[in-house]
Amino acid sequence: MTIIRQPQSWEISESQVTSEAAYFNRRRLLKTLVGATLGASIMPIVGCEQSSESKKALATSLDTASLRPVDTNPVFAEVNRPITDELLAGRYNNFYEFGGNKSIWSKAQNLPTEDWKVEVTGLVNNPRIYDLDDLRKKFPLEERIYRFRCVEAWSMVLPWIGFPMKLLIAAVEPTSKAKFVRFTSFYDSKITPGPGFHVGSLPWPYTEGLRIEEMANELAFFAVGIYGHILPKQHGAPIRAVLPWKYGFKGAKSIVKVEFVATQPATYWNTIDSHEYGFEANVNPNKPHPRWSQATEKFISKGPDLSWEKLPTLPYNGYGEYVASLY
Ligand SMILES: Nc1nc2c(c(=O)[nH]1)N[C@H]1C(S)=C(S)[C@@H](COP(=O)(O)O)O[C@H]1N2
Ligand SMILES: [Mo]
Repeated sequence: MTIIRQPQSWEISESQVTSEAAYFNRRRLLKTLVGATLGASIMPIVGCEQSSESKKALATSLDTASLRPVDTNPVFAEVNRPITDELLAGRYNNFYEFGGNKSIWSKAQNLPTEDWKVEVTGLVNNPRIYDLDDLRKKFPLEERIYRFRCVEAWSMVLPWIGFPMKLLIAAVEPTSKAKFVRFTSFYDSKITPGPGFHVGSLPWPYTEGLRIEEMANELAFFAVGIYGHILPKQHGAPIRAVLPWKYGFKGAKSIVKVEFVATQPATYWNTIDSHEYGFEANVNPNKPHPRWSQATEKFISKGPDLSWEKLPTLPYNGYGEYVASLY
């Protein structure tokens, strides 16, 4: 049985949608209008009262093995906002490989993470292939509480566990020709159905990239955990990028390849729409997205229901002291 609910105030309606998927939605809407009725009334419903079954499944998906004891880096031990409720962060995600709405947490459980390998290759002296054990044991893990700002103007505060990207740079030694890095996410069309529209024409696999100087910055982080335990699949298990001064889409999930290259790599959202999603993508309240302001954000922190608080967005998401000199 399908229950069509009235959208709550915290649900973004089609008319005010500030979604990375709006590109698709516009076209989907056009198609739908031709075919008649669907459209505006069918929106992803997230945060509605979950059935107890679904609550249980969500809790199970987040109940991954512990990564404790890991020390919190005292420099990144807090921000002046509360940490987002774990059950909210774990059911409000962007992971287009598994769907074009925020409720992909259950579909993402299909991600096969057991025999994961990350190939580190390209313009480096020591190319390496890391397995899961390497990722969790070779590098010293630490916890960092970071602000997280999606280009769609919602935000969270998340307690990541992982290691700074500069440690990987030191391990593989990029050559002087390496000017950029490209991250490639897991993709297998049999497992990752995509958002259900335009799938064939989308630039899979999801890729992202940075300048080497950005990757070497103190803030740039590989997360292998969150909330004290191994990264749940919906957050991009087993390893994803976290770049707190940039919009969330820069943080590629479920990375299988890290490649050092000479020229700026093509990236997923930039390929889809370069006007809306730049390569640099630093959080900037003074530079509106072509379709919405970036001056404020919807800060999502407390459960059990998904509600938010409107807060000002800070330049570089509050991390200017670390990164402003790069630009
Ligand atoms: N592979 C992959 N990585 C991705 C995405 C994606 O769709 N696929 N979405 C990005 C976007 S737009 C955001 S906001 C964050 C969301 O991370 P979270 O769901 O863990 O909060 O992941 C980023 N990384
Ligand atoms: Mo995002």
